[in-house]
Amino acid sequence: MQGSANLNLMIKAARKAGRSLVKDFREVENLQVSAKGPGDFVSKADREAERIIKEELRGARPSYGWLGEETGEEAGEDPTRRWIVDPLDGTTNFLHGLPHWAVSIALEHKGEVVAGVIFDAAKDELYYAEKGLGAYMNETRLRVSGRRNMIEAIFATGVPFGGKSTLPATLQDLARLMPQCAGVRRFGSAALDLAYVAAGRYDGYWERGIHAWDMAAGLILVKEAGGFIGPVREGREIFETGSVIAANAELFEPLGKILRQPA
Ligand code: LIP
Repeated sequence: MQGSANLNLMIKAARKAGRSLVKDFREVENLQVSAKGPGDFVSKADREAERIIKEELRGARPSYGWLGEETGEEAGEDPTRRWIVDPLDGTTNFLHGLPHWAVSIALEHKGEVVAGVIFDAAKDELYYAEKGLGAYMNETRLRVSGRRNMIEAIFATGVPFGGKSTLPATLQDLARLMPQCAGVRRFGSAALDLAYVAAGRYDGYWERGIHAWDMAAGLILVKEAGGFIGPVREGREIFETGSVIAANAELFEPLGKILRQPA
């Protein structure tokens, strides 16, 4: 795909941050056995990845705004455009030496995500999409799955940890959905969950209580791969509620119906 200059810039930044994280990940694997553990080291790796991305993106487009997991929000001279960045999505996996984490970079224009890049550096899988141009993984065009029956479908979600208020609702979702489908996976990276829906590996995904930077790039990947996205609570904005449902066209409604049943 012949992407825009902005998309190429995002890919360059994601690859550069990914290289830095891969180096740090090797060290994290060694630190698992140390008494102190890799906690501080991982925080530093995360911040360094955001620094690299910010330097690339803001250096090239100084007028764009910024929303990053590590450094928060910064307004730009151009109020219509902002980068939405999670330098390391799947931090808990990274911390435990599990090779399932990614760099996630999105570009928003007038409130709509118009380009997204997710780089799974440990597996060398680069996902990218741009409005109207389709979604890709490395050189391969992505399409959502064609499954139509809930009972054959595999869904992904994130189960909140550390006493988050969305835990009871998520457990209820699981109790309702699991008897009606072929399985639910919880791999620990919202960005990759969405990329996997775009790639047809999962038939759908939902999660409650996540942030714009966890999902922004993944949302355009799913849309450009022919999937549907929406909030768990109808009539609200995805970013505003921090809840999202993504699935192929056939399973989007049935999945939403199950998740939206009153308590
Ligand atoms: C994490 C997600 C994970 C989700 C967590 C968290 P982080 O992002 O991707 O799937 O369940 O709530 O938001 O903190 O690793 O960037």
